[in-house]
Amino acid sequence: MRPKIFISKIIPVEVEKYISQHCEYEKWESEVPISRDSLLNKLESVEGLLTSGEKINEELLLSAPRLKIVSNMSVGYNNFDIVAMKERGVLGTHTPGILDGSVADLTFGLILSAARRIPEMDQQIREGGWKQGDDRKNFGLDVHGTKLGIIGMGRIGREVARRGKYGFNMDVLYHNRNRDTECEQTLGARFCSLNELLQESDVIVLLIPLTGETVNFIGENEFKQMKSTAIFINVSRGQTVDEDALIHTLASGGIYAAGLDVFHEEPLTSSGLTKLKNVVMTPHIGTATLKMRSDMAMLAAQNLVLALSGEKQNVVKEMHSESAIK
Ligand code: 8YV
Repeated sequence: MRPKIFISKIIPVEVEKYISQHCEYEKWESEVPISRDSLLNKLESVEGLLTSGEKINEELLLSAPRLKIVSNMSVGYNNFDIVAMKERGVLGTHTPGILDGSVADLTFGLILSAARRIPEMDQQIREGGWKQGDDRKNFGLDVHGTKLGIIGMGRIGREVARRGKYGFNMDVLYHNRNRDTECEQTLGARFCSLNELLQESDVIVLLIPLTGETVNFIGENEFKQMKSTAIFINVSRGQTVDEDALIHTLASGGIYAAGLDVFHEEPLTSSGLTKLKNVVMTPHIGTATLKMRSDMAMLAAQNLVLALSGEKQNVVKEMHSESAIK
């Protein structure tokens, strides 16, 4: 008998076709996200869950006694309660490696938007505010030839570094748990302490994963060290930054601007951030291109099908040592 799975997000037809060749499935078909209660109700007899962002915790696992695999359509997996999943022998997989370029592209979109104030300029024109040919109040900052500091030099960091080095002739600094000698050799990236990076960089990009240790990793102390002309970008997870400290820093001119794709509360509705001109925001769209989301869904589907047949692919690193799934 083919394993039964639940798909909690809309996926492309070709991915659904692939799944239909391997599994019995039920899917959530609405653009409106599934409620927690409805999700829990769907899980009683399933062995696999294809999802992204849903909290996989004790509560969910109790509602899913047959569950063997949760396949995330994302590289981040801070939605996994690793301890609870391991205790119940539920495997977690994710989609690393394919999405780095898309996130790096958006990162540069945010950098340029913040430095040249592109959304603000666009709004000015729409509101009939373009009164003279060349207005000093529209001047922004250069990006090319400046110093790019990357906090968290993983696969996405390397793509950001490459764009900075080759596209914008930037000097690359990085801070990471481990040194990345390849990046040092190929891109001339320089490893440095967090403090040095914060003090020297013109553009600071935060790319660390959210874990117990990285909550509010960048807070008041860190913002205080940045240049008043610095641009701060967060494309990792909102909780890695103390948002109140960021709002205060932006409002008081402690840094020049910020570009944010991620927030403490998502969707972001009311926040001090929305009242500031020197912040550019996107609604967590780092990987959100038509092609990338389709590729991620397909990879996540393959991860799930393989796991259900006893093979392993893209298992999250904390579960690498697990010998077998249930
Ligand atoms: C989205 C992401 O969270 O891959 C990640 O870690 O942040 C994004 O791709 C997600 O896939 C939205 O459904």
